[in-house]
Amino acid sequence: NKHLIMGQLITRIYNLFDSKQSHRILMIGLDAAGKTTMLYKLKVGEVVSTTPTIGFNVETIEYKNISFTVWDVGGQNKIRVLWRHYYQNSSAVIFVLDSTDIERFDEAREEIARFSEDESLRGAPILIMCNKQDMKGAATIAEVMEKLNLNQIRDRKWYCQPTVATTGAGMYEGLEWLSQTLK
Ligand code: G3D
Ligand code: MG
Repeated sequence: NKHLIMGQLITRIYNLFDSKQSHRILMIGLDAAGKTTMLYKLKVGEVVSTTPTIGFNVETIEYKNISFTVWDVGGQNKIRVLWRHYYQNSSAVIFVLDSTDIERFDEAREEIARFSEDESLRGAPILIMCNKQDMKGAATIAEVMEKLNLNQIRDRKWYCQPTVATTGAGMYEGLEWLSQTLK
């Protein structure tokens, strides 16, 4: 049964992370990429949604020693300075990509580059979830790697994982890579 399988998946994901260490994991991506859907798949505690005064929505879940902090990036230049408050001390970045939204791959690439330049995320590994792989027209991993210039990333570890957030497919494998990389 699907719920049982999902429950086991969630437990396995959290067990991947060494319980002695705490991790703040940043999950970002353009709007509609599938971040909130993924967050709900990871839900064990409450998903807490807050809107800072200037107006962008931040979702977080905390479970045991791990927290996931999620928001939409792209567009709205004036609030970028506020993002920093949320991403300081993050151990890793999960970038969720809508693999069918090829028109915005350039924007996604620019966002990854911008986060990579930030001092406070120096060396933080990036897991790219190439989401919506169930949809017709989804770019393959090879196409994403090429269009997002991922081979240019040399100052940190990165990994591309095909996913379907609505079923959770691929999420475990991606997070397994991340936990191994953080060890
Ligand atoms: P966001 O939080 O990154 O903005 P959401 O994105 O998680 O809100 O997802 C945006 C829409 O894409 C949602 O549809 C969601 O169900 C859908 N979606 C997310 N991941 C996948 C996927 O892997 N495959 C498919 N087919 N759809 C996905 P709605 O209709 O609710 O807006
Ligand atoms: Mg969302």
